Amino acid sequence: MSNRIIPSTCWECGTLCGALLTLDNAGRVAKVAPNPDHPTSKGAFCVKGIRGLPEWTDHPERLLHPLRRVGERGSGQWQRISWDDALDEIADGLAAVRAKHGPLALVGAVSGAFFSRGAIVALLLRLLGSPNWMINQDLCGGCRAVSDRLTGLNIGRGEDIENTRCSLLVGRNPHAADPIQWAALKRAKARSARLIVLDPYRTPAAEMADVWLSARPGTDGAIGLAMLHAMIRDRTYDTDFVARWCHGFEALVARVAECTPAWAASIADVAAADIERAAALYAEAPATFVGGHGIDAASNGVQTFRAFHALVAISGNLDRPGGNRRVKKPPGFRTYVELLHDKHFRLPEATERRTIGADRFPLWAGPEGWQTACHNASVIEAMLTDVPYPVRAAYISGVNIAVTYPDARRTLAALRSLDLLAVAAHSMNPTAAVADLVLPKTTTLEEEEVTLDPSGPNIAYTAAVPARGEARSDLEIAVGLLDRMRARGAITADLLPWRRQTEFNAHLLGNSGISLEKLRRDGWAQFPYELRDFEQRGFATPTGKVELYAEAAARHGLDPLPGYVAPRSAASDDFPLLLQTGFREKTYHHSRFRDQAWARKVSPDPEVRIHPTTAAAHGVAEGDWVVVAVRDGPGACRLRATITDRTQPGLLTTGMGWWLPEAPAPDYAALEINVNAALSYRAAADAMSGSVDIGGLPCRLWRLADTADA
Ligand SMILES: Nc1nc2c(c(=O)[nH]1)N[C@H]1C(S)=C(S)[C@@H](COP(=O)(O)OP(=O)(O)OC[C@H]3O[C@@H](n4cnc5c(=O)[nH]c(N)nc54)[C@H](O)[C@@H]3O)O[C@H]1N2
Ligand SMILES: Nc1nc2c(c(=O)[nH]1)N[C@H]1C(S)=C(S)[C@@H](COP(=O)(O)OP(=O)(O)OC[C@H]3O[C@@H](n4cnc5c(=O)[nH]c(N)nc54)[C@H](O)[C@@H]3O)O[C@H]1N2
Ligand code: SF4
Ligand SMILES: [Mo]
Repeated sequence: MSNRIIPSTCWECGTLCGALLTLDNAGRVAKVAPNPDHPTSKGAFCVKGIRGLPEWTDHPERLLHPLRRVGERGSGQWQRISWDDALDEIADGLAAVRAKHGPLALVGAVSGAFFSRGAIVALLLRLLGSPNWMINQDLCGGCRAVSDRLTGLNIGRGEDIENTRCSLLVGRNPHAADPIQWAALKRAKARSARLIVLDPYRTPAAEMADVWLSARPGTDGAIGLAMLHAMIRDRTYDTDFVARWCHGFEALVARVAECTPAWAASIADVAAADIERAAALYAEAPATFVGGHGIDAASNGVQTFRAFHALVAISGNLDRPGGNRRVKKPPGFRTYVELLHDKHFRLPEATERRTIGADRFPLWAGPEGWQTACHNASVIEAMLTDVPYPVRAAYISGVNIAVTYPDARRTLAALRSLDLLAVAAHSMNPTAAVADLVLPKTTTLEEEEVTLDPSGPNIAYTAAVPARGEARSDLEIAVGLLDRMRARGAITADLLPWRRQTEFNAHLLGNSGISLEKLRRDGWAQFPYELRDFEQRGFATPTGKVELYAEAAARHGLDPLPGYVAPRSAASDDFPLLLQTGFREKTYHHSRFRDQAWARKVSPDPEVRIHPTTAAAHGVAEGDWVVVAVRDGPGACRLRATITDRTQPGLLTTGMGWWLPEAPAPDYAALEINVNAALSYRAAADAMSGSVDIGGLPCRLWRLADTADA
């Protein structure tokens, strides 16, 4: 019998590339390859999908059975147990905490509602009576999401690079992060479309840009406001769109009156003429704004995004070919975020208002928040201090928060303090290592998923092969827990109507007219859509217009207009350098794949990129191990120097997600070479998204060999 090839979508990251899976006779995935016929990815793909995902699935160290801790927490002593025993023990633990401290003492953690597991974990917690679920979006795309919702744009992804005359990339490095976008930008460049790049680092995109602005980190908001100023001054904005669809234009005009390119140039340390040129190029519509993580996850991130979102609006580039397309979906289809806001699946509002962090960040946490999640940093504090109330049990799935949240030591201390910690994972990692029970999770090759691809417009489908060992999906785990909690009289509401993934997927597909059979056959489903659908429906804001002046922000006493918020901290004599974290590498996805030989061969060490003048001033040579400490940070981190003039003098650029599966448990070196060991999660936060800075951090550096003198 010959191998069989089936169409699927790589689900390993949010790019959602069309894939072809080759199945061997045993039904295992023998090969993952790009699908050149896929309508949105057109054959774009990356090594994480080709090698990372199948090797992860078939890894010899893959967790295949539930484990119970037998020694001290973190001692690395485990005993294999049955699923029934594991779920019974977790249910006992959750019920005991619930009885003693109330349902709000239970939390879930997951990456966010981009995968079905996000929605499932949120609903599981709601079922137990708790609105508390953690998502890592305050560290990821949270600032843009809050700005997008406040402004009412609903542009998510959907940059129409294929049809644009000008792309404006701000804090985005698609060369490493997104092969579909990178291929589209190269095609656009080949047909002479313009490219503007705002990035302190000379990325491959910066190298092909018409205008590259290498600004001081964290000052992009000033440049965005200056571009607004220039367009208003030159009357190059779309007067019709503004008159018909924008709320608060006059207030915006007043706000940016003083925000001249010269003003921004002095703040951002770039040439005013380059800002003028960027504004003029962007004004040659259609133009598309591509915002990235480099300006998100920052204590001024929402205000930075609001400046660029206002630019998209007043230039009329919303939902026009070559501009920024609003998220499209087929009528009747349900997205995960809609599910979270669906009144059938909600807790009483009074309970949701008690979501941890909803008092401080109402636009982020709780019922008004984007994903109704809680504020992570506040949850970690609640675990350690019982403020605002005790949090004593956690169910964590598909996130490695001991590595990926700032202040790894504190996160670990908080997890260790719990009465019950259950972690679902594919392989042992620093988060699972301190759990009481570890559950083997399916990988994305083993989960049949259906989702709206916001950059599509497309319904993406991921095919599944049978799970290895006893691995289960989040829905299966949730159903098992739910049954047991119900038997213990420990549930608040029956919010999870599905027992199987096919039922859940059928719910998402709703009456969209797109069938699971069609998706299984083709691997995707495109659907017809109209641009400018707002002409019928208006915008989802209090005024029904694009809110340049955001009424919801005003209601909470927050700045209703886009405005400049300076970076929280500047370099000083003690901490003379700035640290940028999270620079993406093609080999790794955050903390994933450190257990794969090919990836470690390509990227063996946690790199820190240092400008030659900075390296010379610190006596650092290529390949030296160095130590980096951040002002007001909880500790230091060891990294390996790469000397390059791609980064700015005085700016250290590093990645994230480092730990070593071969190092001793339970930390696996995550407190030594993981940059989050050096970052604080208790620093000043964005007033709207609760995000703290993971870049632009004042820091100092010394050679590891000189540690004794430092
Ligand atoms: N290979 C790989 N791909 C990934 C991921 C991965 O881990 N590995 N992760 C995925 C995820 S979850 C995300 S969120 C995305 C993130 O991917 P992107 O959105 O591209 O974001 P980053 O790679 O964090 O940073 C992009 C650029 O921002 C720049 N930058 C840093 N600080 C500033 C600043 O203050 N201003 C400006 N203008 N630029 C700044 C950096 O120099 C960098 O070039 O990537 C996704 N794709
Ligand atoms: N300092 C600093 N911290 C950061 C960032 C930064 O730039 N700097 N970036 C932040 C960002 S943007 C993000 S998104 C978070 C990421 O944070 P995490 O989501 O915690 O990171 P991952 O390592 O991607 O996922 C952790 C585990 O979840 C499972 N998993 C999650 N998603 C998938 C999936 O799609 N497929 C498979 N097979 N397994 C999965 C795997 O078991 C993996 O080991 O980190 C954030 N933390
Ligand atoms: S970029 Fe790579 S990991 Fe992400 S979906 Fe595409 S192939 Fe998969
Ligand atoms: Mo992310």
